[in-house]
Amino acid sequence: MSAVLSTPAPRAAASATAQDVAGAKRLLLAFWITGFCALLVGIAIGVLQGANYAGLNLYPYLEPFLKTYYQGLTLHGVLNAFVFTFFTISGWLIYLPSRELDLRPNLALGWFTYGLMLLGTLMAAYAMLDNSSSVLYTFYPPLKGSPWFYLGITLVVVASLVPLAVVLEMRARWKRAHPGQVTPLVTYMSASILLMWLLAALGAASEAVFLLDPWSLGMTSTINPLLARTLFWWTGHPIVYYWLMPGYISIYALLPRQAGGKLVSDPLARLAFLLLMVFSVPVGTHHQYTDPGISPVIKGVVTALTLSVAIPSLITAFTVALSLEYAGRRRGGKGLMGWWNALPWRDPSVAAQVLALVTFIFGGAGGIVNASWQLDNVVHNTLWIPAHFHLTVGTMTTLVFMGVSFWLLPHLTGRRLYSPRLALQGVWLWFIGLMLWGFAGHWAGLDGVPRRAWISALPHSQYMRLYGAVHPELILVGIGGVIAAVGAVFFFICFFGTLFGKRDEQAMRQIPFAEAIAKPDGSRLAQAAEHLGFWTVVTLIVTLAVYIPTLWPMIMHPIHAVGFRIW
Ligand code: HAS
Ligand code: CU
Repeated sequence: MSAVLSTPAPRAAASATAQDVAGAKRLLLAFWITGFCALLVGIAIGVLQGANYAGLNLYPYLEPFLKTYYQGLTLHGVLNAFVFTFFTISGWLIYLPSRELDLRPNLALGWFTYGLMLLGTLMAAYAMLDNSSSVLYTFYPPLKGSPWFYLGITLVVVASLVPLAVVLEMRARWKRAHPGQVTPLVTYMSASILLMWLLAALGAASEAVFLLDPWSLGMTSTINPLLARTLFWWTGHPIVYYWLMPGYISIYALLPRQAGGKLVSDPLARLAFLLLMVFSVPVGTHHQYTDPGISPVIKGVVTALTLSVAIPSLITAFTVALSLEYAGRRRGGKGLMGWWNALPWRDPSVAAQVLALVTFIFGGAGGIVNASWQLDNVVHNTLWIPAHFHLTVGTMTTLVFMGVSFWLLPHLTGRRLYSPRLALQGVWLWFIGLMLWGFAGHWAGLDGVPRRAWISALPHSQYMRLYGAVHPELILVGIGGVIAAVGAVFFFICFFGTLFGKRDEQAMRQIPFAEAIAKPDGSRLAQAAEHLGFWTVVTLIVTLAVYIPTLWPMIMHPIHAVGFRIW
């Protein structure tokens, strides 16, 4: 008897214990809360930007904290686009695979990622708050910020690569225990995002390590702005898929179940992720169609490649629409569009994600316009571009993650969602606000309103005359911003209300992993997609084929510019 008691049945070596799960939950919670706190500050400053377009200068009221419009714009961009995304995505991409595979993630590496990212964020925040680095989120040289800013950003980027090791290690452990099987979908998606990001990050990492860091530390006296910009966009384009694809994980692998249905095709989802990986890294110079020093042949090739990157999103549009239709019909929806009304619209998590998809139809269509070299000349550097990215990253990342929070926070904390009604209202306000902002911003862009303009620097009427016309749409941009901000207030009440809310064990429901109708077993597509190492090498080759001829002349005939500080 005692022998039996002292030798408990061996636990399957691989599976996670309750303690492992609790540890993984704590890690994700830390990432999620930190990311959303950054978003809270970023959105608050966004209201100032919206008001600025409407001709209202609120900056003097914030004088002790914010000295200039450009300081505010830098904080808004860095906090929303980098800090919010990097934290939430890093936690999300470690946690979901660990639960899907039922394995313990390497928590030490997870916390190392968190600590390094936090350190980098604090360094960059210090440099932005003391107004030494109001260089905007694109930090184009020869505008020159302080070393704290560039070193901080370098640390954040380096930290964001560590989760790749965590996910690949779990995948390898799982594959050893399941020889011959394809990787489960969410883990496959997480690994492909992080591999894509590894190649993508090479550009900004080289820009930081070889150009910006030594220059800001005084080790070099001049900088090559064209080379720096090109390396920035090497990363700056695929970063948008680093923001988008974690949202797609929820849209493909969780939303169908939340909506009451199934994912129609698992292999098609893998194909979309694979194509996003291969096509997104080589096309960064589509942000530089108007830059001199890049050959028209390269710009033409990049146009074609960029248009190809829309294909996986079109695959997504049809696969996800069909999955939602399936869910709606299962819920009793009849006729051509009855399924749409039958979706669980009262569930704030579902509503957030479906509404994000609706906005992305317009954000994506705008992207296709931007991708076309000639059309981009009309909209480049106008308000069209911020309108495009508020309808993409502001929805497919931010709104999707807001929606995810409504089940994730109860799942992580065992506390009930604070006021699902307020959450739903917040979702709709964010959607309506951003749609208004987006439409008005695209319109203003077509009228020639520049994207980064401190309108209040000139009297409003004078500014309007400067750009040839009165732009009523700028008022709509301001109103859209305020509506979205009210939605954000509702969201954050629910967010913090849940964190400090009532305990409810029922709330700790399982992650809604969806079942697929077309499964990966026996699918040749899924088998081919499984070779992630091979596809990473293919992506690297395509990327180098585009970038070697792009960068070579810039390195051979360098421009030497001294730094400027104009704020
Ligand atoms: Fe972009 C500029 C091209 C997607 C973000 N983009 C930006 C900038 C940002 C950004 C931040 O080629 C500004 C950077 C700066 O500061 O200068 N973009 C594209 C293209 C796509 C695209 C071709 N962008 C994104 C995504 C982003 C993002 C995603 C963030 C997450 N973008 C450009 C270009 C520029 C640019 C140029 C430079 C412009 C310039 O002049 O500076 C594509 O990936 C878009 C493909 C998407 C679709 C939409 C598919 C629709 C779906 C929804 C389906 C709906 C359903 C609901 C299922 C084709 C998936 C059911 C509904 C029913 C009604 C049934
Ligand atoms: Cu791009």
